[in-house]
Amino acid sequence: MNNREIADTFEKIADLLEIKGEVIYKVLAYRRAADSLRELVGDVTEYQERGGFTEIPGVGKAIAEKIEELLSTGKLGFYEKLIREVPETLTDLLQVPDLGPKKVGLFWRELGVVNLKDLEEAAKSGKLRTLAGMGEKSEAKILAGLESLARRTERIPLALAWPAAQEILAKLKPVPAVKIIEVGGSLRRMRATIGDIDLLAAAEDSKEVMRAFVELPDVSRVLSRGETKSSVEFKDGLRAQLWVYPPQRFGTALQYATGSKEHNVRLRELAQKQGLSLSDQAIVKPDGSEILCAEEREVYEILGLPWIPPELREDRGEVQAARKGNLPELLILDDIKGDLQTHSTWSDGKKSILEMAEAARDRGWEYLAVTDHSHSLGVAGGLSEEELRSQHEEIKAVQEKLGRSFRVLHGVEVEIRADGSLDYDDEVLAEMDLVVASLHSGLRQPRQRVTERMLNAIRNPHVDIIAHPTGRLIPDREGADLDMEAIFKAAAEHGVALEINADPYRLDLDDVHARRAVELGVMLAVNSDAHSPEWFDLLHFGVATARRGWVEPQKVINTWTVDRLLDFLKK
Ligand code: DGT
Ligand code: CA
Ligand code: ZN
Repeated sequence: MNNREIADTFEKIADLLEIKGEVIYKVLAYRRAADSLRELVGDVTEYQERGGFTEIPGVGKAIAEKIEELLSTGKLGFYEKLIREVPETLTDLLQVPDLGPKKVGLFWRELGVVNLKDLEEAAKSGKLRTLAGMGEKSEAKILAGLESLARRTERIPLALAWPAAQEILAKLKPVPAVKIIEVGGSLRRMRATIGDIDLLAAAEDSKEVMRAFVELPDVSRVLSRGETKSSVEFKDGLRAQLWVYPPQRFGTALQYATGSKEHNVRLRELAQKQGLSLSDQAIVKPDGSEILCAEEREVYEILGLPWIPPELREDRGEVQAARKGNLPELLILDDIKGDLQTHSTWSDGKKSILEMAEAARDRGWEYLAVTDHSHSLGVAGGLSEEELRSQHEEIKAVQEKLGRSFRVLHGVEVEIRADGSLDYDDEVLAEMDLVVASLHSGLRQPRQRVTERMLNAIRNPHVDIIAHPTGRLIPDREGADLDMEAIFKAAAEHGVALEINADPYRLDLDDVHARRAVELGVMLAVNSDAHSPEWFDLLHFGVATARRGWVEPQKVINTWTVDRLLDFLKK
């Protein structure tokens, strides 16, 4: 068992105890231990040699014994006894938005609800509303929550779909008959989650391509197989379909299959106004003759439009903007001049400051901000004020080593505490080149409270960037219930940039928020949150999210030169 698995067991115990109605301090003890283990630097077994598990923050004698038992037997007697008393499936109910352990416990005791299906039945038959503290409204809310949960679990994070598609492309590109192969659908539009992977190939003869596709490794089922379209399911449940078109029709086909449906509807309307009909095969003139488009650009051209980047194709005004010649000049990866949220071995990063800075420089960047965690994230190796000061010495040394052409900024990712205060005194923050503030706990606080907390951080004169503002994790954790309008207004007013965190499990701000933020005058930063240099490679996911939000490079502070950036940070 590794850190994560032990942490998950303790988290589950905490949930079950809370559902059971156990005293809160016991519940919290398990939660604390779980958090601690999850963020632990190094393997839990290392503590066995060094002074024992009670050295781990938040782990007392009783929990230390349970870690011992889990490591030596892979099982835990206490847990097995608990799940004979409180059905394990009850924790699934906690996934339903706005449903907490107290209510879950109530439904279980009063109605015998033990799983999601029971819950749905109870809600649909109007039984929930009869319970103490429940009503029609709260019952409807649970039904809505169940629907949103179902929607969420069906879709696959971009984080998994994107590399899977790259692998498929790499296998199919060498097939001799394949002239071109590209992804289409929501993946080409770089949505945060993907229903299925759509692939488009240009080939004179489709047979060989289709064979290679259905025989891809890890295909568990062939869902359909045809001359122009086949579809498969992989062992992990991911589905992909491949369309094959003759090269001279590839442009219309790619355009059609990229979608979105809504964008395509707009385009077809536009075509009809010109007496044309648009399909995946061709553009057909009133006399029935076909115009073939080998390239996608031609489809837009014939309709009198500039080519529209796939990330914009959501029918959010892009066709109208294209007609008026008002499409945004979207951010590209090459615009980025440095990363403003990164971690080193000083907290929970995997590489030294020097290694991180050299890797950043080798990518052609001009600067890098080192922003390790602050001390209340003790579990992620957060720094004390003294440690922060000694880190400054190391930054200076690294700067000297690298010379003047690359700049290492001394930043910090400071925790916004549950009461809205920050983890360091203002004097300490004032000494930093860059202050990134973020929430890691208390995300489920009520709207007003969590919003006030965030506003407090934004109003602090030393805070420069709010990292991963909502705290969402794709696909399982919804972000905090923040009043985003209020946050955007405050960020604009106080000159605080909001982050688009490029980690594909975060993508936070999302596209819609990013667009609204810029509309309200907020500056953005697209950061990787790298804990090692390979994470810099994730930056393109953040750039894609910005593009989906219509973001232009001048709105992103880490496209600026170091002088302009420092100027912004000073204010
Ligand atoms: P997904 O897979 O749920 O993340 O979303 P998409 O956008 O990839 O949609 P999907 O896989 O159902 O279909 C792929 C593309 O095919 C879609 O983006 C546009 C096109 N398409 C599918 N059905 C229709 C349709 O009924 N009308 C039009 N115009 N296009 C369609
Ligand atoms: Ca799709
Ligand atoms: Zn971290």
